[in-house]
This record gives sequence, structure tokens and C-alpha cells, in this order.
Amino acid sequence: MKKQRRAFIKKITLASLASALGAEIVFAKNLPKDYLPVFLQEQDSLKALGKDSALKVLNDRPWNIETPIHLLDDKVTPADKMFVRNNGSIPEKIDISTWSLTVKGESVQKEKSYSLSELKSKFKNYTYQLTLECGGNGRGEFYPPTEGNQWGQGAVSCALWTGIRLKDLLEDVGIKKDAVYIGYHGADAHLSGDPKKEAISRGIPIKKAMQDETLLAFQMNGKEIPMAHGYPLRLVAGGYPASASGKWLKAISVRNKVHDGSKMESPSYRVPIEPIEPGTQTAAENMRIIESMPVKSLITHPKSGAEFSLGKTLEIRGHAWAGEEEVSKVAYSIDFGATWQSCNLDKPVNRFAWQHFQTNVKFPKKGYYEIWVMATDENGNSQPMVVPGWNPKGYLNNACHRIAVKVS
Ligand SMILES: Nc1nc2c(c(=O)[nH]1)N[C@H]1C(S)=C(S)[C@@H](COP(=O)(O)O)O[C@H]1N2
Ligand SMILES: [Mo]
Repeated sequence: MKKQRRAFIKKITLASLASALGAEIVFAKNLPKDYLPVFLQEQDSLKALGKDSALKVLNDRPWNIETPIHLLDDKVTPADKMFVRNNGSIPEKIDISTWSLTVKGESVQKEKSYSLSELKSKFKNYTYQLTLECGGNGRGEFYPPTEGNQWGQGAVSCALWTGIRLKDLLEDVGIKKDAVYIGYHGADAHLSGDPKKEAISRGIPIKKAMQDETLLAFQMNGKEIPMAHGYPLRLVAGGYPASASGKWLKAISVRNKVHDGSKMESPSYRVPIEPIEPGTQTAAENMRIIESMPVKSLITHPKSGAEFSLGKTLEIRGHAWAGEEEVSKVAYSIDFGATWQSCNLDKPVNRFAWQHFQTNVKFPKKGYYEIWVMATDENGNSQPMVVPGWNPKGYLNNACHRIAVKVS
């Protein structure tokens, strides 16, 4: 990538730089020779990572890239529009001919390793569409602000994953009766470069590991998994925070206690059991590990700020999901929540896949409106209209999504 960048800089003149940026470089005379403006560095990187140039880079060390909500309109999220959340460095060299997965830990009968081709051929393959939402999606709206990537609402995806069932593999290995948790180990390096440290090593309870839809995936949307998303093997546990879905999977530990890998400790990926005052901390005993994600919905069409003429109906559409539950209702309001009308809502294609909603909206007169949507799950839980329960790490903001529209 560095080489490409140098070649690119050599060819480029100041005028063409300005046109690539779409604006005059006001202090161009201060630009060091061979300096590539950050904006273009980011565009370069997005391209190298196979991402749509409209995605937003929140951090480049490690890579954290967010999808603008209107680009999540596809029913199945394509690779170039999928958010990226890394805790360490993307592995540099991957040799699939020598790649192996080891199942170990105090609760296996005997440690066992598999080659990739063994995994693919020995066990039956399954395909599911699975929602993966970062536990910190929506963090940017918490006040007081919490540390971490200031995500808007675009850290969610729902792609098709193909692989083998984790439960089939665990059955083949043989696990002990005292197994309660599994932990994953990926090939990504800790940012410090220290090989003894893991960037992240989280996991899931055995009951989640044993679900039909919990996969060891080697394909995404019918192709090899893209490098940024865990090539060549990934644990995928839909409905749980996406941090449970370990990328670049090298090993699984079967544990007789809650896995204690990196980022399993409080307050990482945990929220208070009893609510706490915003801006304060709480004891580790009052924190629980996030499991099923809360009910949520996003309007993916139109883009916020849309303008159209009076008399036309406006089609709104989007997705709704509720962790391990099904969404039973999506309603919208154009009068700041005073009245609500229901949207058409599809059934999920399988458990843990997001559901699509759609409706046509009419407006009484010209002017500014907001469209708010609120999903309700099958247990009767609805999205809150305001940012819910402040927590030290800014997780689980499932407040109603709102867009602006102008009728002229
Ligand atoms: N090995 C590994 N797996 C990982 C991570 C990571 O940094 N390393 N990040 C986790 C987190 S916090 C999230 S939100 C998802 C992001 O998945 P994506 O980048 O494919 O969208 O991957 C999870 N799996
Ligand atoms: Mo995450």
C-alpha cells in the first residue's frame, strides 16, 4: 500500500490534488513535498480494504470503520458496506494450506486440531443470515461521553454466513460435562506487538455455542470471507454483541468457568445490573456480560435530509432486529412521537437475521418533518425514545432512529 501511495503522489499535481479533494487546499504552500492529505489517505485505505469510499474511518490503528445508515439499505449486507471493528492488527500473511483450528481447554476430553479442508469436508455445511451489531453501536450519543470509538448507528451488518456448526465440531472433539463457556483465539496481533498478549479473546456460554445457527464460517455472501472480516475462518454467533464473533479463528478453548480472555473482564462488554447515575462507576459485581442484544431498528431509505414534493407518498424502509428474539412490530411517527402508525414487517429469513420493514408515508402540508421508528420484540419490549441507561463503556444504545425530511 505504501508503494502504491508513493507512485500516486509522484503523478499528482497540486491542482489535481485539489480536484480529488473537491476543494481548494487553502494552505497548500505549507504542504510538505510528497505529503498525501489525510482525506486521500483514508480513501486509499478504504479501497485497499475493499470498502465503499463513503464509509467513515473512525480510527486507523486499529481499523474501525462505520457505515452511513442509508448505505445499509440492502437486505443482505454486501462486503463493501460492512462496518469494520478491530481491536488489534489485521493478520498480514495467511497460509490456508497450513491453517489449523485447535480445540483445547480444561473441558475437552482431549485437545484436537483440524485443517481447514478437514473442517469443510468432515462436517455438514449450513448457511444463515446473521445480524452482527457491535455492543458499542450508538455510543456517540451517550452523555457524559464514554471512552471508545464514537460510533453513530452504523456498526451493524447482516450478511450470509456459510460454515459448519460449532456444536458438530464440539461433539466430534468430545467435551466434558462441566463445560460452561467457550472462548475464541484469533490470529490478529495485539497493538503493542507483544506476542504473549491477545488483542481480544471473548466467547459465549455453552448454550449459545450449541445453537444450530452458531457457525464456524469460511464464507460470507457466498465468497471467501474478506480479510477485514476474519479470513479464512470465523466464529459467528448472531444476536449477541458482534464482539462474540471471533475473526481469524485459530483456537477455541472449552472452559469450565466463564472464559477469562482479553476483554472479558469488567467493564468490557458489560452493563450495570442495577442502573447507575450517568458519569459514575460501579462495582464489578453490579456488571453483567452482554448476551442477547436489545430491540432496534434503522431507517435505511430515504437518507436523512431527503426532500420531495407535497402530494407524493414517501416510501420508507429499513431493518429491525432484537438479538435472539423476533421483532413483532415496527411503528413510525411523523409528529414527534404523538401518534404512531404501523409499518409492514417481514418475517426473518432465519433466527437471528434482521427483518425488513416498509411503508408509504403521506404528509399533510409543506414543511419540515422527522420520521421516527420504533420496533417492539415478541416479549413486548420497545425501543426507548431517548438514549437509555447510561453505562461506563457506552453500550446498548437502542434509542429510536430518526430522520429529517422536507416536503416542498
Ligand atoms: N479476532 C478478532 N475478532 C473480533 C474482533 C477483533 O478485534 N479480533 N473484534 C470484535 C468486535 S468488537 C466486533 S464489533 C466484530 C466486528 O466484526 P466486523 O469487523 O466483521 O464487522 O468483530 C469481533 N471479532
Ligand atoms: Mo464490537
